[in-house]
Amino acid sequence: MRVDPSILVDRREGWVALTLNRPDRLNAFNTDMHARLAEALDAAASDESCRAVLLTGAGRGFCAGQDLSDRMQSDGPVDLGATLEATYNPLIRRIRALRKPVVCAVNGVAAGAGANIAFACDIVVAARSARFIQAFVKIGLVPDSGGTFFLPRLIGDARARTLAMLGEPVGAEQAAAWGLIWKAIDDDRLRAEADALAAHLATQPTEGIALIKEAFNASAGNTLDTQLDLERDLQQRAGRTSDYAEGVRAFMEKRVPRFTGRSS
Ligand code: LHQ
Repeated sequence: MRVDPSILVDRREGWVALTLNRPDRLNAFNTDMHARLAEALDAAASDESCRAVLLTGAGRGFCAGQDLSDRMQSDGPVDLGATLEATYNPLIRRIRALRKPVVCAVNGVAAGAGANIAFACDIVVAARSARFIQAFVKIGLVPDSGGTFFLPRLIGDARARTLAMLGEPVGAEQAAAWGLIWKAIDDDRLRAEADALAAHLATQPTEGIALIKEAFNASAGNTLDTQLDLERDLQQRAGRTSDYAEGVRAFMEKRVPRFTGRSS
């Protein structure tokens, strides 16, 4: 019997689309899917010709978090901390550390870790019919995969705490209005718009975007003074790239810049 891979990898011109592919389980994660996604993200990181990543889901859902049927097969009490340490935490760190923009196209329900994986991405767009659910409380768990980090920073403590404690769904439009995601898009336009976004990012100054990402990643834990120092250092590096020179030249010559994305 042929088994479909749990992650579909579609290489495009300058970017790659990664699709969570367990649609009968709303793309809930099992060990195999974690391993394949880690492999695909590492391949994107080391491939110089890949300048943006798109993450989405197959079928009607984006991701329902951990595959709970996997957990039921276990004999005794499971060590969920060990599961996080081995799989979800490295995934969130991989996405944040990737020196390329990660676009997330949330095509349907995003629940539990599935929602928080989306929030770890750089630009999140969602189908108007999509919902985000901090489902953890419904099974006695704590939001993980960065949920307690991203949520209060994106939407404030009051909304974050309430979502975590009630596990109520938030629709895509509400999520956009709250600043949880970039925008809600009509369902039938989602993939085309997300593809266009990734294709656009693939033509942009990739190293500059990596430095922007570094600055925002550090911002949450820094004082203004530390962040000003960091901006100085990152700008120094950005100013040494050929894309900066090209950007200024193109501006002066009133033409579209041709960025290489390289770090020198
Ligand atoms: C699923 C799942 C699922 C298996 C839908 N597993 N089959 C990290 C560390 C270690 C362990 C613990 O977890 C974590 C992080 C986490 O992510 S914890 C949170 C885990 N996720 C959830 O609690 C969400 C569970 N799912 C749901 O509440 C619903 O399915 C949602 C609200 C996502 C969607 O509801 P519906 O649209 O009504 O779809 P459905 O419930 O009918 O699901 C469709 C199928 O997918 C169904 O299978 P079936 O054979 O009946 O068609 C579900 O059993 C299956 N499925 N989520 N997480």
